[in-house]
Amino acid sequence: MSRVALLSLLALLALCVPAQAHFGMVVPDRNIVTKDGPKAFNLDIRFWHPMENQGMDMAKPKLEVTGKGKPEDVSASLKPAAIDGKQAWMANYAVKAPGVYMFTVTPQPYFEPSEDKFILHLTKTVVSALGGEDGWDKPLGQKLEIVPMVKPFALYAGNVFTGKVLHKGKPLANAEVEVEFFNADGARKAPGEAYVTQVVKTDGAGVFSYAAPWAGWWGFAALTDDDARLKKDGKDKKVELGGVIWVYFHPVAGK
Ligand SMILES: [Cu+2]
Repeated sequence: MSRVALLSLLALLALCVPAQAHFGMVVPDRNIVTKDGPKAFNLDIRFWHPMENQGMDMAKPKLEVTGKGKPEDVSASLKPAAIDGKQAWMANYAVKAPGVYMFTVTPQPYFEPSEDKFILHLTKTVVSALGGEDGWDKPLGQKLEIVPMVKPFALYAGNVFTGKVLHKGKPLANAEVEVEFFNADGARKAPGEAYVTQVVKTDGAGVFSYAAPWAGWWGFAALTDDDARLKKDGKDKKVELGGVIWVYFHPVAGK
């Protein structure tokens, strides 16, 4: 093989393989803050292939938290982190009052050359603090959003997670929802490529369900084509809009 051919082959391999699913990620140290435990925790923020545990560089996103009332912009708390040579982000947050805290990450649009489109994943997670349990079922008003229909901080491994996908506030029927495990230590191996990203679809009311086979953090990414276009080198490009939620499934203790 000529050197030029080899170099172009290597360049091709370096692109994201289209079969890999991209996920916006926001994963806290813990999804429940207790009276006796630490009140501060870290949020791990990435643009990633969670099951394969590798990913893309992420430009600085916007990080907001909604406790009681309006969302508060806490982007100033973002610190850059290098994970596997990729640009990621970390934030520390300390709760001061009981409540349900929803963290949302709004990234800058990411251009994916192998798919010739932008990807924009509006990503969130839910933390229950100091006994606060009200409001986890409220939409935040993201353009594309998964609203939990089960209490998202009280799930065991094996339980079913049910969510409703809202696009501009209306149920999104027949949409694909990609599901991946955050394989942070690489201990889980997919038995085949098809298993890396599982897919469920929403019904006519925008509702989907998924039973997690083992404990840990699982990401659900509802996908649709955005009506907006973004420019790349002067040309209009499509935008894949994702509404992503990260949910923890607790290990089941033996008896
Ligand atoms: Cu990628």
